[in-house]
Amino acid sequence: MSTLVFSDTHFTQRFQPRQFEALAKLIAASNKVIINGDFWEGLVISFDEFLASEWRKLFPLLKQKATVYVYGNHDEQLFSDSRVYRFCDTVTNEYCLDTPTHKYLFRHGHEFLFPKYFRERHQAHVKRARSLRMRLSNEKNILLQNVGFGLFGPRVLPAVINRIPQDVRATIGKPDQLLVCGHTHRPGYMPKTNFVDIGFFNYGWANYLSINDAGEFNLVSKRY
Ligand SMILES: [Mn+2]
Repeated sequence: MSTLVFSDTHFTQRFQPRQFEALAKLIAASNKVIINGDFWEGLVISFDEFLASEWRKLFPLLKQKATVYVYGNHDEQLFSDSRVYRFCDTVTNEYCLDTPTHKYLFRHGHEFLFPKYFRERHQAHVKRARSLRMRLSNEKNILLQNVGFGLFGPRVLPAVINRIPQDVRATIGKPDQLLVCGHTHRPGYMPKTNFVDIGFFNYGWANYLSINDAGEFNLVSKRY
């Protein structure tokens, strides 16, 4: 049995049956689930809309696995309320998991990944959440990512976006913790900074982390 960690599903009202099936199958086969942020697309739909969407069919499955939900930036805390417990048992901005082989620290990563300029630009986006402009911009993003990842796979983005400067990394968690994030949509394991980026579970690609009983991880990247 294993722990499944995924992020960046960015669910909207547009239900994707293949994405649903792939995820449901993995959740059913795991005994614990950690959602590492950007679970639903709060810049485009409201939490009420998300709860009423077809994605709610995942909720009973997630509840069976006592799911841990780590907030992201597209589904930040202020966008939702205590109804998050319909799909998770624990909700947090960061989650620690100590195993015999690794001490894990799960964070979505938006506070420190990408250069500061992009992070500040994103804050301006959040203020326009669910505006028509935001919805159109998201439609464009979905289209671009569908084409880009569909043709070239999740490693089309340059590895440089997973780079965390050592001085910044030193401020995140404890030195012996393996940091696990999502956010950049670029999966990869960076041993030098003790950092794993899971990537996204979307656009036809199942990128996720599977952690076994010994605490060893496997970073999986395959089409669904
Ligand atoms: Mn994000």
